[in-house]
Amino acid sequence: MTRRKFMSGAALGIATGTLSQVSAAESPVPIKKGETPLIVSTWPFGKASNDAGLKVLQQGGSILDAVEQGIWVTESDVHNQSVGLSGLPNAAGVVQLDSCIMFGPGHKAGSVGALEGIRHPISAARRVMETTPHVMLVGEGARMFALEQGLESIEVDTREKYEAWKKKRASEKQPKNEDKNHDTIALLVLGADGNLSGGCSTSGLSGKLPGRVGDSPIIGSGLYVDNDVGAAGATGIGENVMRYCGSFMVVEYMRQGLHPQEACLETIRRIARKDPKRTDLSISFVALDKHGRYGAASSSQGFQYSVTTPSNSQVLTGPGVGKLDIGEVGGNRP
Ligand code: SD4
Repeated sequence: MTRRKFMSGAALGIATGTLSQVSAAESPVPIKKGETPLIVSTWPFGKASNDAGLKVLQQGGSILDAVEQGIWVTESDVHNQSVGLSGLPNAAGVVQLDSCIMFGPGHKAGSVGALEGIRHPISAARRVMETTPHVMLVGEGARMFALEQGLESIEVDTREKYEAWKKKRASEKQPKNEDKNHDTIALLVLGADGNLSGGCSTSGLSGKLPGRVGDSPIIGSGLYVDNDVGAAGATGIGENVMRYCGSFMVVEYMRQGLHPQEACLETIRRIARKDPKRTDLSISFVALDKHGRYGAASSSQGFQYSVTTPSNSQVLTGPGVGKLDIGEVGGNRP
């Protein structure tokens, strides 16, 4: 085991500091293709990752470097309890991380699931993509691979968070499987050359069963990139995304000509029409297309996402699907 460290959660690394102002929903403004790079990510905390990714591009780095190093910022954020090793542990008190990365040219992908003790799962995913013939590694195999690759390993002391979770769970009349504390970074980059890349990283649902893997590392669910069309990423309850290949669906709607925002909305509507939970899905998508148009949508109101170009970095609010018109599904056979 190389470069092992024992650190408390508080000693993990960079804090991202105060988030920027949150602006109300605005009509997304398209940029001209190839004019400037564009970075879109989930949640207000994505802004710090976007800014770091943009810096990488401005210093001559590739769109893959921008994805990887942008996501490093959120993975290292000690205040973030849903991404990286500061994330909340599973039902056995262990933090298990999921991550994936895609590179548009060549339609390349790499992914890791249920990875323990590795500081930057996004880097492990990138190494899987770039140095193996495989797409996905999980569990101990993924961990051994990451260590062999020289990625930094950290043992996290989760006792405090685990005890707090157990206490909370014990106090609940009906234990919930779906804790609210779960956010993921999905970060999408359109390079000035028109190529696309994206990444996704999460510690998943807190209190999840050991070995549970969510949508985030699943290509087509938590992330999808098609260099001819666009890219999409997801956040929310993975089980409600991965049963529908959510990010793939968003990209396919964009292929049919929908604006990224409408593609995100239509995906959620389509899932909600079929799913017994209807709009009570707790899922959100971000998307951008090859032309520099972008957008987001959520099953509920108030989903915030971050959008960054060289001239502006801001937090926007995507629309919620609102009340679903079930009539849209059609009628019943008489
Ligand atoms: C998961 N989709 O593991 C992730 C968690 C998440 O907002 O995105 N929460 O299900």
